Amino acid sequence: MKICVIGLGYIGLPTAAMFSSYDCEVIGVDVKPEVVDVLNRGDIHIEEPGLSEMITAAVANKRFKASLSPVEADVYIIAVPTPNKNDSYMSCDLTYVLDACQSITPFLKKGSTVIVESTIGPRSMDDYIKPLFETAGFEIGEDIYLAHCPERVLPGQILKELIHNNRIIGGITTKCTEAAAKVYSMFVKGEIIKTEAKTAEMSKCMENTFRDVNIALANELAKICYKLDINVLDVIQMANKHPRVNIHSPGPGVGGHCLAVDPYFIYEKAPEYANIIKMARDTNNSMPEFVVDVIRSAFANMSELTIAIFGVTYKGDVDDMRESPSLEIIEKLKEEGYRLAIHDPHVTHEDFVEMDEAVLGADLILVLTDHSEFKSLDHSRLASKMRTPLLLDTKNIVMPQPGSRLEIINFGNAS
Ligand code: SAJ
Repeated sequence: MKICVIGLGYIGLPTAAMFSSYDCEVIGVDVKPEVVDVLNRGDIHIEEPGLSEMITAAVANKRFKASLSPVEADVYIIAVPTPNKNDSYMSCDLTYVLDACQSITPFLKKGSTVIVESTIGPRSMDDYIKPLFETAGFEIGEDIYLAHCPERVLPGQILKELIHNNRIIGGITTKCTEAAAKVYSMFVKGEIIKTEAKTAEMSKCMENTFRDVNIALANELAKICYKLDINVLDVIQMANKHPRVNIHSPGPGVGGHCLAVDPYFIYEKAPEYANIIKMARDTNNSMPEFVVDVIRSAFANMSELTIAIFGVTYKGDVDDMRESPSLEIIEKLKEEGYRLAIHDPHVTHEDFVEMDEAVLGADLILVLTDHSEFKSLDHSRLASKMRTPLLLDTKNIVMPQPGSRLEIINFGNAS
């Protein structure tokens, strides 16, 4: 089977690699020439466990090739970004998806299958994507098969989850659903759930919204407990001993290109009903300010403060900084006039420094990301380099080390 994957980012590239390893001939398309060059050399431009080896092998055995433009294929998979628009609803910007659809229309033939994996707002397939192909002269379900099969994989575990997660297949017609299901049945070991496009769209958006709302509840609780001088982490641990309670983890905010983006896709379609969804977004968006408040009150008597930022990516053990709350916290701390030294072992950036340089003379280590490296720090060594040996752990991953001078505070004991 010949497969053309449009968009070689965090989802498109692992998907392309997976199909290559199942003996398909895969052409990956990306608009960035530098990405195409790196991939055709057998290297990768993103961090994801196991992916580099797969691409190296696929390029070597000629199962994968990257290109700047689409080619004729049996199946097209669209995995391009769907950002928020800059409007008052932060609605779903389909520009890249529609451009990708347009770019493949000259290559479509009778029996081609087109699958949109990008997360899109409910009814996008029916209202925008299906009409685009109809206008180009195709009868959907007869000439070509069109389906929305949302990706649901967790960065850091993508290759495992691609195989083992259940997969929702939402076709425009039953024949479309069947055609798309056949494509994924090649490697998916989870259940293949067949439905219509609009149900698939809403399910995907709601999965991420569910998580966002639950995290917002944990973040709200963290603020309330901070005000009342109650240890929120103890409260969560205790409440979660109830068999039907699972309070999520509070943190510096919700980042990434999924949870911080997709809930708005539901909100824009029915703002008069989506109250909890919007409030959850607002609560999670307020966490960077809360982190700065905690620092302000911890150092109320000190004006000249040097802070070592540990972690800029939106979550641990990835190199992705999209929508990361760390970026907003850094901006706010700069506005406060604090001196910052930024360290992230997963990101190469001209303004970032190594760990030892970051902590030299610092008054605070601010942990914003749950990278593995931060779970096994040498506290005594860090403390010996700092002016004030204090660490604020917003992810609750740093355990105190007996005998070390480094004092650890977190959302549980900061007030
Ligand atoms: N976070 C918290 N507290 C928690 C859990 C997470 O603050 O208890 C934060 C993280 O630090 C991060 C953000 O939430 O900033 C999102 O991280 P995540 O690990 O929850 O999710 P993503 O964005 O990496 O991946 C999500 C997944 N969706 C769900 O778990 C419902 C994944 O399965 C989706 O495929 C992905 O979104 C996507 O692409 O839509």
